[in-house]
Amino acid sequence: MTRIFSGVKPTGHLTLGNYLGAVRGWAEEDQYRSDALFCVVDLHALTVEHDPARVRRLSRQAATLLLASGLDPERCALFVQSHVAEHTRLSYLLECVATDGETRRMIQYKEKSVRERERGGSVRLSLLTYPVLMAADILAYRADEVPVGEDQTQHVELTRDLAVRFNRRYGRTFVTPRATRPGFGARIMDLQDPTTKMGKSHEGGAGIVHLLDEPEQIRKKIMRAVTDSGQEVVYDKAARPGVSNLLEILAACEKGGTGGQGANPEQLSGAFSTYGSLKKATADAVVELLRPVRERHAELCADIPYVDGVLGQGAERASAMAGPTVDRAFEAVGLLPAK
Ligand code: AQP
Repeated sequence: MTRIFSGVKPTGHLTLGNYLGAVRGWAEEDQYRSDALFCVVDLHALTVEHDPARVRRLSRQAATLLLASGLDPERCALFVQSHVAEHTRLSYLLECVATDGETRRMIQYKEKSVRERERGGSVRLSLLTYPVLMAADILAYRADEVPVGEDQTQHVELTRDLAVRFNRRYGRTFVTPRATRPGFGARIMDLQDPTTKMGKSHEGGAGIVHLLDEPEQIRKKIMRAVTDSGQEVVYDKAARPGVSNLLEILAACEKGGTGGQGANPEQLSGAFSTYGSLKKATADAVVELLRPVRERHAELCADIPYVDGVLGQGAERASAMAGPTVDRAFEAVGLLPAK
């Protein structure tokens, strides 16, 4: 059976981008067709300036939102990265296989290190090594597929390179995984600046739809989205990024999951004669898409022991799955097994 691994980072409140690009596909498809593991990758949140109490709060919130989005603990393992020691154990071995040039080339590293310096901070070494920890997250489970949004494709490519190199040097230990992406919604853009990704850690907020936004907030953000100077509703990402982003969001909402049969953004563009009507239809679609998630989240918040129990069981399952592979990797590189 195909094995799938993916995760979310508790660096902010989950966004519509996270949902359409990744989480929805995990809940509606991936957990039904595979042996699936989903993780709140909290260690990745420590790679930039952070507030410890906030990371803890956001970690539980992310796990609760994943359950509210439809992840079923009977079908998949849901856990927190720092609860499973195999991730950091393997990460060090992979650091001994990766080169600093490889991680310096990562686009997220380049973008985030610039952001950290602009804020007057220094760049943490973990920001540079974070893609190697992500490779360990995936390789420890011998995952075949990694369903992610477009921004993570480069990291999965690095993971593949490290798996191939490790196997060649030390003997076959890891599966070479591949990234999978949704048809639409793999890169949702900020509503106020449609040339940048809708990112959960970006400041401001007017261009970001959060999963827990109230319907009125969602409508306001979408109705105020920056559009382009033309009048016609056309799908052209380069020339009309604002309108194209709205069409992409609407198409992703109507698609009914990654394998659904809804209209594509280009086809949808023909149905609208004004930007206003497109914005209204998009706002309605997003409000309806997120309504059940918000409602289920509120119910789960009343039962935090249940959420923590799911995470505890998920970590036990994950650890049992990763342990033998990580032990094999330790032995393969020449470390003396502990008795
Ligand atoms: N805007 C987006 N459109 C589509 N997919 C997206 N993803 C993130 N942003 C978008 C996908 O969501 C999954 C979880 O993301 P993550 O928690 O690993 O964080 P990230 O990829 O670094 O992006 P964020 O949410 O914007 O966080 P920050 O601001 O901290 O960098 C991934 O599969 C991701 O591709």
